[in-house]
Amino acid sequence: MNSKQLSWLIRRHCVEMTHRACVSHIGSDFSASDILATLYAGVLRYDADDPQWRDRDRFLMSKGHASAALYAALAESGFFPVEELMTFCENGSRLIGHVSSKVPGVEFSTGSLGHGFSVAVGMAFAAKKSGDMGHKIYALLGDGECNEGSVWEAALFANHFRLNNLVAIIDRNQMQSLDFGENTMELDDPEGAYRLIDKWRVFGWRAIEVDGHDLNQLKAAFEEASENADKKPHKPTVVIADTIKGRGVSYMQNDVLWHYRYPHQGWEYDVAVRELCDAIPDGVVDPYASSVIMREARSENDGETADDHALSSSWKTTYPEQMRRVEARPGTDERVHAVIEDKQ
Ligand SMILES: Cc1ncc(C[n+]2csc(CCOP(=O)(O)OP(=O)(O)O)c2C)c(N)n1
Ligand SMILES: [Mg+2]
Repeated sequence: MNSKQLSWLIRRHCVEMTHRACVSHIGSDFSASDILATLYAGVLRYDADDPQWRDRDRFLMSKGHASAALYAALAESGFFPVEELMTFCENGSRLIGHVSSKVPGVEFSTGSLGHGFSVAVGMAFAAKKSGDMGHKIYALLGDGECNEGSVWEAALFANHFRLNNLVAIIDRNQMQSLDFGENTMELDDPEGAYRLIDKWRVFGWRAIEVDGHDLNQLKAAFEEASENADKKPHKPTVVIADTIKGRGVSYMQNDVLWHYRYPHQGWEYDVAVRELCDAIPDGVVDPYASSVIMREARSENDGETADDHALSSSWKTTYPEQMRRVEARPGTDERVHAVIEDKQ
């Protein structure tokens, strides 16, 4: 399976999993889907029949709330049956709401932000110290997660010990759980003097920035990270992946509502499925029967929008004013990013 097919399947499973279980984080899942698909369809070395294979690359999902996306990637990569995804968050299921190490292919339980990355750094240190350089350690962090102090201690440590077997990926969707990241804890300079990528560089890392939804750019970034490993002086590499929270379903994109809301029965679910199915890649069959779609897609003036779909702007009235359109970089979609609150 190629990464385009896998990324579609991850998103499709996430709609079904969060919808059926009535649980959150679909925006975070969609943000990371293309990153996970690139990793599992051609970058990571693993043996799904032998998840503990000694020479496997280690992947740590430090933003452990996006568990549905990781579980979907693992199931589609053969670690456990795809049908098991339908038990997501049911009583007794091993597929619990934050990433669980009981699931084949998962190295470490995550969900408490800042922990997974520290463990990844420890693993890289242990491997390097014992001369076990036949595998790499990858960790995927959220940008809001970079508010955690432990992230920066681990980043210092990784540079100090020249951990060239370590690759961090930042899912830079500019959003946290309840607001834009820049309104929660600033990472970029409002005047543009420095950005998050510069912070990583002055912490000693090699840094690459890509469109986190462009599968070719992501693949190339991971290849560059591998080449970096041989360069002197030895350094860890960070890939800053510019992403859009909720990417893949139009009404979820860039709306912080979809950090916690799941696609409800009715037009939310129907439109999500319809939009994904309109973009199904060649060679992929929708694993869910179309009969599960109970209702037609939303019409323009569906009153249900007001009844049941509280857009973020209704509970945080300043929200729309905090958004502005930024210039799209060549070859990318136009994107909406945060404007920093006036802190004068
Ligand atoms: C230590 C810790 N504090 C708070 C939370 C609650 N929490 C869950 S997700 C989240 C926002 C994460 O934002 P980000 O890292 O940017 O992830 P993404 O935007 O990809 O969802 C927060 C604060 C947590 N899981 N762990
Ligand atoms: Mg984020």
